[in-house]
Amino acid sequence: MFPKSISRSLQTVAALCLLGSLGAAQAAVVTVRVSFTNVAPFNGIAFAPLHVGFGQGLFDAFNAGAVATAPIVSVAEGGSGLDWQPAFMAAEPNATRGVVGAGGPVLAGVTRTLDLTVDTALNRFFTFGSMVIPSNDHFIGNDSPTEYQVFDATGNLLISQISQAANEIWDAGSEATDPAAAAFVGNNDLRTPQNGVVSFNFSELGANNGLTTGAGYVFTNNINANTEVARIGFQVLSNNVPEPGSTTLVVAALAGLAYTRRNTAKA
Ligand SMILES: [Ca+2]
Ligand SMILES: [Ca+2]
Repeated sequence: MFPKSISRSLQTVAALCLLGSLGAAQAAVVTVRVSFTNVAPFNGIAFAPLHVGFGQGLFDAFNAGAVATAPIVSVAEGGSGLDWQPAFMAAEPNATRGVVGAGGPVLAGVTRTLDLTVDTALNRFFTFGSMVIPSNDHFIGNDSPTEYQVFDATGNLLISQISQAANEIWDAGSEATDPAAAAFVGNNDLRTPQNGVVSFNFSELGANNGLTTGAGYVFTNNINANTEVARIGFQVLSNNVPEPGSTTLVVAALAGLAYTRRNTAKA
């Protein structure tokens, strides 16, 4: 039998091992920096602030080939996302949501960031939406809410970047193309219904060529199907889950303490 003091130390080690394994199974809360970069050619398209959320993959904002509903229309027409955010909250009350670049258009060459705290045991999937401007109702966003699993259950990053090309730009099908009514170059009050469905479309953006944007530059839609237009990046700033390595170190230190006590007891 071990002397009482050593036995107590071993019990402590065992308890800490148990705590360590329990910690790994518990919620992994991560602070993640979401970045949004407009990589489109200069004097071309810009983006409205990016609406984002980490959830369980239950909030499906739109479906290709179907009529756009209010949540995605609020992103695609005017970019406010005023219906998108509450719809996400209603579908997933425990999701983490936010807006990257709130306050103004994200012009070519500009990066905006937002730091979010995400429980990755619960919310591993990323959903986003942003209006492409100038346009009437064009946007970028993910059709499937489970398309981007950014984290595993212990907070490891599975995707560090989402890239969007011009041929991934959607037309919401809700507002007819008319430069006179397009956001960023025209008057929103003049918009007319399209009565269409959500479909890929970037070529219609060329209808705005030669018009002066709200940012003061003359718009040129100099993109082709494969032109990369946006990047969404993920960087983990902190992860509260104990690393297996650090648990091992604590156990080793306590085992060392037990060894020292044993030898002290012998002396
Ligand atoms: Ca969908
Ligand atoms: Ca349209």
